[in-house]
Amino acid sequence: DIIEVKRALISVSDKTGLLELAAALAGAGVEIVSTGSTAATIRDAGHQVTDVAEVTGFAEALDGRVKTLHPAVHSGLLADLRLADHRAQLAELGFAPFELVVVNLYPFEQTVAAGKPAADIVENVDIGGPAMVRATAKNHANAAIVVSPGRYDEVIAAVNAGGTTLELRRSLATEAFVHTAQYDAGVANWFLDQQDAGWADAPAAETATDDGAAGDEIDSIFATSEGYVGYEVFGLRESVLRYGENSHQRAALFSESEGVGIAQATQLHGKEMSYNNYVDADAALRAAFDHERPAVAIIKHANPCGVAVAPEGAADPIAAAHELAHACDPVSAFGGVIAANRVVTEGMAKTVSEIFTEVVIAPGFEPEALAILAQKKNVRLLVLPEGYEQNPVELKQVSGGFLIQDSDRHFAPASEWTLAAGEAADAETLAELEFAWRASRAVKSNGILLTQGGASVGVGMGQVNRVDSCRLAVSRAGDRATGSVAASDAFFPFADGLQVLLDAGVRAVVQPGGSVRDEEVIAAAEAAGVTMYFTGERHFFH
Ligand code: 93A
Repeated sequence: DIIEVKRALISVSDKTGLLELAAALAGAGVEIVSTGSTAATIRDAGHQVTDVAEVTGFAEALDGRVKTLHPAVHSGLLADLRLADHRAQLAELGFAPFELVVVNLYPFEQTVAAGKPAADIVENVDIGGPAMVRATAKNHANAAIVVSPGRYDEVIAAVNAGGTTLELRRSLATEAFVHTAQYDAGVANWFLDQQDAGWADAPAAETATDDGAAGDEIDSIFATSEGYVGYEVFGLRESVLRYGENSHQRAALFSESEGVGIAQATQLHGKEMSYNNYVDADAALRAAFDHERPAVAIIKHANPCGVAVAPEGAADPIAAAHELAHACDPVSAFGGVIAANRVVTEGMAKTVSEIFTEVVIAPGFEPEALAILAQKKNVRLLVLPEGYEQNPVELKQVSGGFLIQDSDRHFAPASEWTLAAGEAADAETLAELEFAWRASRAVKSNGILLTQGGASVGVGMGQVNRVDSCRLAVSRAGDRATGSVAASDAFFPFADGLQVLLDAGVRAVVQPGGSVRDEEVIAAAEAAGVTMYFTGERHFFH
């Protein structure tokens, strides 16, 4: 499974560590093939390098838009040398394989953040780079793909030790696919923003249409207040938002003068808060403040893609909580809204600044943290008012009226739970179950949450049956499902959902209990030798 590196393809926009890498590869007798400015940088440092144009027989064309998009390159990346037929075809075509590919992409996000014109931004959509990254990642049986300078040392060590292992190539390929997914999500988000703004930053109010669906009262509010901030109605202060959930919906925020929530938060930096930003930031706050320990919640579309508390004794607790929350689902966390229940430290700011994030809201920011995050043009930074508190009641509109209920602010502590199956949990497991139970409240019903070490590892949210939520949580958790604990926001109506969790290796479960088929559910847990507690309370959240 070791692949010796004889020929490497290097094409990087970020030249960090490039010369050390080139020197090491040259020293190990590896032939380096490279593109324009990457080749020039390597050559200037005195190393041998083959221009990619020499390999393809074509000069870079169309202002560099076509550099590596050529069969001579892609056959060398994609040939599966385990197959005699691929080896024969490659030889017939006169192409040679690459065993190592080092690529990082055009700086799309940075170009957006720098406020460059749209044409520059579009030019920075990398096409050839992701094609090479994905090709090599697909062909990880034969070649190693490196997308971050942080992995250079490891790769150099492998080259010097005789070649890359399958384990290393798999890990690099995984990182590569996450990287291209995040890159494309960034591109998609920018296009969506342009689409929303009518491709010319047109104010939404001008494009809003009155389809007659809005009631007279709302019409009159918008008629009198459009463009105003601070309009008073029913004793509430209103500010008009650019648009609602979608760009054709008008929207406003009403804030209570005595309120201590998201509506009163102070924005320190970034673009104007949108309707969806408010909704997600409020969900993130609710999730983060459900925990007493330092905690971070990352929200997308009102659901958590990560919730974590700081491990005991962490040097920088809130930064540690953020890293754990992010690790739950790094792909989904892209473009997310982050809430912390403690002041954001420099350490947390450093990691957050590497991830495209819409909003960060917290009780405060250390000055160093603010300095780091404020370099990102688009991230909205908000400080909570003193004494932040969730509303005591919740309103929901229904046709012809509205519903009102107490906010769900009660959590049965573990001391009030009943042991339904298996052996009583030890203190550590019980603490983990308590965390899972609290964290599960932030998950839209049917909600299933798997946690390990005070961090969510798999979230199954918003499904219309509990089995699918279980499947989703388990598939998101992957290997981390084994040995995790599970919380279910409501009882298991049948044993089938629980069985999905048990089959995945969950070691303990907490759920409300109270199903007419509890006996069946308990029997499944007993058969698997898994501890299960009933809380006697449920946490539906819609
Ligand atoms: O313009 S591209 O989309 N077309 C290509 O064929 C291509 N090949 C490599 N972008 C392409 N690249 C990118 O160029 C790489 O992803 C890398 O970011 C950059 C390196 O170019 P240079 O070595 O000229 O700086």
